[in-house]
Amino acid sequence: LAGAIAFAPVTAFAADLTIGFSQIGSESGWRAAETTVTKQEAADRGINLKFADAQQKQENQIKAIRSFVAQGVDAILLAPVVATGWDEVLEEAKDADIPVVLLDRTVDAPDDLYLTAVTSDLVHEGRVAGQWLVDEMDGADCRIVELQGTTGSSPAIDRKTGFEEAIAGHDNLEIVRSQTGDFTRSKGKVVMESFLKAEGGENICALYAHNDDMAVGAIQAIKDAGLNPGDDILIVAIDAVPDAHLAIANGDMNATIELTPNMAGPALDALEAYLADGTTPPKWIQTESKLFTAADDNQAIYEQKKDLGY
Ligand code: GYE
Repeated sequence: LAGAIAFAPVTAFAADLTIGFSQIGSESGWRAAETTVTKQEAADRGINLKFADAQQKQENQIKAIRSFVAQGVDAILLAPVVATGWDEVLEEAKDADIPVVLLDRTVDAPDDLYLTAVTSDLVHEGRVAGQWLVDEMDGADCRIVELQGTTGSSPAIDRKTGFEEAIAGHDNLEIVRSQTGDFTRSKGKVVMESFLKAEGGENICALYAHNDDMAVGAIQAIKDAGLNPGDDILIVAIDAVPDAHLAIANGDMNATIELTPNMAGPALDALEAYLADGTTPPKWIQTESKLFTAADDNQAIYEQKKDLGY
């Protein structure tokens, strides 16, 4: 019998796994794609995925994690809406010997409270966005407005840090307004309207949005103000969702940095290995970041991405 157990193939082992997924919500097209891909990756592995949508509220994520612990799931996936306030509930999962893997965002907690974090280098994304604008302006003055992601989330903190690092030392570039649009199209539009009203559209040279959905909302506000997005106001954002490629193809946007929605593939691979034989993954599994501009065939990329669940 022991011999049989020792040679049980991992795929058969995975068929018995039950994993809880505490997802933030569906605030952006990218988030919707991550949910679609995660469900598919679990199904492909024969994993029983218990999905909980928190409507962007941390207390709902904490409740979901407690429920998963009470159910005795084998592991937990967590996309943490904000970076703080997780220590207690992650301790409870640890005490129950339930490994937690973070998806697309990190937490300010001791790293023995989670198995690994599968994320992009969020600071690097901000640097790439800032460097694109430095190169684009080539020394010319540019007054920048910034749409920040969800307040207190690691992408909002890190993408701001990276962008500011890239433009530091270039006195021709200045961020004149910066406010959260909570990663959503609707708030991106409303906050951009307030920027245009406060500054006057003719005094805004560029928009840096922490995700494409806020940029798409802002594009509508810029058009409503009778200005040409991508021309009167340059726009750089992050995610590379289909609608960002479409906007770039149409000349309404200038650049985006790709964030893969498939964090679950590497996460579930690491969990299967850990649960099967204790293989410990690195604390950070980094996903790639690629810059897309008008030089790329954005129409073709849009066609490739549009049916991936965004
Ligand atoms: O950029 C945005 C989503 O956590 C990095 O969350 C992720 C961000 C992503 O709302 O579209």
